Amino acid sequence: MSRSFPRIVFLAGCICAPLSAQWYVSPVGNDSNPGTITQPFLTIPKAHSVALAGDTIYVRGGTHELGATITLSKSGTSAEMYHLIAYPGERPLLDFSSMATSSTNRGIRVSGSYWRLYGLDVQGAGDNGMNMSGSNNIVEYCSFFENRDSGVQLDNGASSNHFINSDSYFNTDPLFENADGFAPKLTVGSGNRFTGCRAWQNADDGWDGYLRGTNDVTTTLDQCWSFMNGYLKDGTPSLPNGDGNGFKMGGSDDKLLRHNMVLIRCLAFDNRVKGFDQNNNRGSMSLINCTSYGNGTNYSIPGPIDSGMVATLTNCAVFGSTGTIMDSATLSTNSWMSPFVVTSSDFASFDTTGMRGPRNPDGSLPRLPFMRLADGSDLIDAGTSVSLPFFGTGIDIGSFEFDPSTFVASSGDIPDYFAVLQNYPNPFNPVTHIDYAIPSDGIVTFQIHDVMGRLLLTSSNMHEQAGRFSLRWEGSDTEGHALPTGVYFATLRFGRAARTLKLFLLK
Ligand SMILES: [Ca+2]
Ligand SMILES: [Ca+2]
Ligand SMILES: [Ca+2]
Ligand SMILES: [Ca+2]
Repeated sequence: MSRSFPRIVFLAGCICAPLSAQWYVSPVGNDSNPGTITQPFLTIPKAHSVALAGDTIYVRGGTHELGATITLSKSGTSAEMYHLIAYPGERPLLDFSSMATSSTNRGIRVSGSYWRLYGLDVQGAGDNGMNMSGSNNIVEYCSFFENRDSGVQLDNGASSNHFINSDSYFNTDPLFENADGFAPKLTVGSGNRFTGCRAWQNADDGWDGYLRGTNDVTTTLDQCWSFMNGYLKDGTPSLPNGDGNGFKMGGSDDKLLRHNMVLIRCLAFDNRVKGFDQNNNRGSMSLINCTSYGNGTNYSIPGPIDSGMVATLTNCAVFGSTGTIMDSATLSTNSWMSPFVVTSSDFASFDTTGMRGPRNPDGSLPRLPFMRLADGSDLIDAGTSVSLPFFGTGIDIGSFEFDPSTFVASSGDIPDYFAVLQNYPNPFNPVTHIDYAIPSDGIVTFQIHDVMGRLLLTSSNMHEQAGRFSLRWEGSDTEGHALPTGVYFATLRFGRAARTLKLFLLK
């Protein structure tokens, strides 16, 4: 059952945001058109030439045959971003396959800042599918595949960009030595983040943080999956040149540069060479609740790192050999440490089916049993407290928190307690989902408060029968007004029980 919360239209007195324009681009458009929905442009560069900060460029579905780089050079502001997004319900393909293979033949070049891209597929560029040198851009629910260098590369000072729920796969340069999935490398700036992204079957690495020309930058990955890198689309190894690592955390020509890496709830599996790879990075590496399985080497963090830097592994899991971790690393409650005993029965499934499959309609990762903990594992609730949500009495070890209500439901029973799961996606914009379960028939209420404790939305009482439910919140208050970026608290009540979640709306 699904419920929508409420987008009550407020009929009078609406003070609207400053006017911003919408432009439309269609494979059957024409650049001499005015760019309206009925008379769209043909090309994104034409729309870019007329758009002002705050405007939205809608890209219609279908295949856009493109022979030249699309450059997004304008810059918006945090309050007025440029939006380049798929028309709702459609999925445009930007097909650069007719480009020659050349280092200047990028697909999309984002040299501007404060762009938000959503829902685009980028295929076949003669070099990177996307090359980003700007800052404060958001790329969400996009995919980059079969490009002839890294699917996504960030360099030339690119900083504070956020990639959300995006995929990069089957990227292959002719010599198999450079094409990574996501490459915040070389001259990249600091503060770039990846959330809910996947990289698979790239000729070189899934993620690559190798530096040349910059030093001491920080990159953060949360809930990212990297798998089968070092193999081509047809499954053959990218030999002899492909490196085949899942998360290459750094490295440099002189082996002296620092790429500070924060990896949270990341999963590496079936990469040909290494799952988590220091690669002579001299910076700090913080791995929290990561899982590694089936890689040539699961963890390769042999040291050294610079004095003052730290290598930290907390609540990480492995099935199989751990690999090599430097003696001076700070280790806390990882699965290979006493008193844990890891066997195949600690995991619900080793079946990777679906891991590269479709995402949920909102772009979030599919929920699959692979490498989730099995009921009864000694890794459940056994982790060291970190600032992450958990179920049960404590955080678990590994990338996926054991979710008793899913377990109960999947075994066909009605849950015997009131369970509320963390919303997904989170951060979100503007729609998020909260799954919950109630053990008996009764009334459920739902409220949203802001960080000041102000009540922004309260649902009408929902009378439900025992079972599992999913509610959808569209980031608006009781009057239907869209809320701004910020932290919100969602409270669900059932009888005398209440559960509160922290939600992050990021626009
Ligand atoms: Ca390489
Ligand atoms: Ca690489
Ligand atoms: Ca065990
Ligand atoms: Ca737990």
